[in-house]
Amino acid sequence: MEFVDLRSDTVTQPTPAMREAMARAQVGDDVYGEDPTVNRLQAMAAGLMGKQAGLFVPSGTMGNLASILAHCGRGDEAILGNKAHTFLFEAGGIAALGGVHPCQLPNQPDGTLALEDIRAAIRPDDPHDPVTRLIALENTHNRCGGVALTAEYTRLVGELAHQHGLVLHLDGARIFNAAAAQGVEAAELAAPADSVTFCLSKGLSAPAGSVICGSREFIARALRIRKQLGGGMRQAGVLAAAGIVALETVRHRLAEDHLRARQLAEGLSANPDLVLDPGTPATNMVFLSLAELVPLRAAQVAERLADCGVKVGVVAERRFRLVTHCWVDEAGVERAVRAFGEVLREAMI
Ligand code: TLP
Repeated sequence: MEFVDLRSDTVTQPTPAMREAMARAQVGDDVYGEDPTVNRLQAMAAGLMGKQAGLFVPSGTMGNLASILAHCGRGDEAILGNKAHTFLFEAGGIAALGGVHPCQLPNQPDGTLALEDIRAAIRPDDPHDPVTRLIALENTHNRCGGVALTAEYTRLVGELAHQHGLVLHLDGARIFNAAAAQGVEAAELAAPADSVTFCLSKGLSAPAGSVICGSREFIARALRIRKQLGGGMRQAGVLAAAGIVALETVRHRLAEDHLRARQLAEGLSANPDLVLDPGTPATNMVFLSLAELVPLRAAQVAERLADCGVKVGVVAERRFRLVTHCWVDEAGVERAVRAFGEVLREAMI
C-alpha cells in the first residue's frame, strides 16, 4: 500500500534530480577539506544565510550540538525554550556531552521567549552562578505549531544577547519555511544570530544533512567539535550534491506545502470529532486533538488511519501533528481528510 505519510517532513525521499546529482557528484576526502561538492554546498549555504562560512554536518541534532559546544564551555549556561527541539528531543546532548547547563524559559504560543524572561534569566557575575553564555531560538518553532519568528523579534533578542556579551544561536531547521511564510529572505531571519543551523533533510527533501553557518572563526571551532562527535564524513559530496539541488530548486516550492497544510486544516476542521489548534497551520504543520467525546486515544486512531494508508504523528495522548511536504499532493490531502472521517465515524457508532 502506498502511504500518505504526514508524520514529518523528514520522511521525504530524495527527488529524481537529487539522485542524478548524487550519482554524478565529484567527491574528495572532506576531512582534508578536499570534497569540492561539500565545499560548494557550504559556500552556497553561507551565502544564503548571510554568514562568512558554512559547515556540513550529518543532522540537525549535530548542527545544534556542535554550535552550542563551539560557543559554550563546561558549566556555562544556555537559555532556551521549554519547547525547544534542543531541549526536548536531542537526548540532552548539550548537557551530556558538553556539560552545558540548560536554562529553560516558557515558550510563548507564538514560539518566542518573552524578552523580560530572557533579561531576568541572564545571570549576574556571581561565583554561585553558572556563566550565562548563549540564547537559542528556533525558527520555525516545531512544538509551538510550526510558527515562524519574525526578523524583528530575532533582532531584539540578538540585541539583548550582545548587550550582555552573549551569543545567539538559531535552530533554523526549517528557516526556509519561515522565510517562505513571511515573504522574506532567510538571511534576514538569520542576520541577528551568531550561528544558525538549517536542515536539508526536512521539507527540502535531501536524504541527510544540515549546515551550520556563522563567522569563519566560529566555524573553525565547530569543525573541531564535529570531528570530536564523529561527524567527519569523508566523501560526503554524494550527500552534499542532493543538498545543492535542495537549495537550488526545492527551496523555492515550500509555499506549496503551506498551501497544502491549509487545505488539510480546512478539510479536517469540518470534522466535529476533531479540534484544530487556533491559528494552525502557520507553515507546513497542522496540530489538532480529538474532541472530548471520541472514545479513542490518538495512538489508536493513528493505527486505524495507517490501515487506511495514512500515517500521522502522535504527539500526546489525544493529540496529532500532521506535516505536509513535497511528497503529499492534493489527492493525498483529500485521502487523509477522508480517512479521519471514516475512522472517527466508525469509532463514534
Ligand atoms: N525534528 C523531527 C523530530 O525530531 C521531532 C521532526 O520530525 O520534526 N531542530 C528542529 C526544530 C527539528 O524539528 C529537528 C527534527 C531537529 C532540529 C533535528 O534534526 P535531525 O532530525 O536532522 O537531527
